[in-house]
Amino acid sequence: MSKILEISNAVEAGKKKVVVQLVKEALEEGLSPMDILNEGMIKAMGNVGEKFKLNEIYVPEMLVAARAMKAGVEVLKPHLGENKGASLGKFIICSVEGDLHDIGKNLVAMMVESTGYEVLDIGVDVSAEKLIAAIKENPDCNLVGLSSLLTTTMPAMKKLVAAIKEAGLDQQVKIMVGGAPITQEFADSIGADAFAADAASAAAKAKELAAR
Ligand code: B12
Repeated sequence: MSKILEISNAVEAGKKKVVVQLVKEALEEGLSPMDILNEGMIKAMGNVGEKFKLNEIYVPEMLVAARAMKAGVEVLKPHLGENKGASLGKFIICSVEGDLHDIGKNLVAMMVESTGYEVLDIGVDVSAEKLIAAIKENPDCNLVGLSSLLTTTMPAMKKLVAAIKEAGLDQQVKIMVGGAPITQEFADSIGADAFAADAASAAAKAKELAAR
């Protein structure tokens, strides 16, 4: 079995210690960190989601898989792109109100940081009040990232974008949105400045937005 497949199976099975060990071995063997992430771990979480949908597994299994992936990402982190020192600005990122999923958000934070943004992660289940306060407290913030993994929290994303505009803070920040159910069309419909489907494209978009 290939190392990547072993990693994927271990993430799916929620075997945290095994994942950590396998990721270390894969890096030592010279496998690409992006391949380990995309083909080993993110794909595994997709499989976990499919099994959940089919009632083959339940929330606790999803949770242990998520923990295993997080542990693996920690090992990968130093290899996922060098931090070029904050110069592009400050990026505030969160998962929207009602949404507790944070793996994708954390990956986006990590990749955007590696392009040269300072990152302020204000967590999950973030209300409009909390987000607006964070932007106001950080006048050097020029980019906001909103993550939503549930179709039921997409309206909360719309609410956060509207709140930023109502507060006049769209003069200060650009807004980038993402998450499994989010599309370019949805991003356009709620007035976001950018959408990205994955962490690598989010980093590229963030760089592009800083140059605008
Ligand atoms: C792990 C997981 C959980 C874990 C989360 C743990 C954690 N700390 O994050 C737990 C067990 C807590 C959980 C709970 C629930 N979950 Co869940 N979960 C998942 C699962 C299996 C994986 C998500 C994941 O981490 N993927 C890996 C990451 C890397 O991918 P990603 O999040 O999509 O992020 C990438 C992109 O989307 C993008 N991106 C993400 N955010 C952002 C932000 C910006 C700014 C940008 C530019 C890009 C971007 O870049 C990321 C990196 O490439 C998904 C299945 C799936 N296919 O997504 C279901 C899934 C999202 N969950 C689902 C459901 C239903 C739930 C629950 C309601 C279950 C329940 N009955 O309680 C709860 C809701 C809790 C809540 N209020 O949020 C459904 C959602 C269905 C829907 N259409 O809305 C899914 C799709 C499973 C399914 N197939 O049914 N879940």
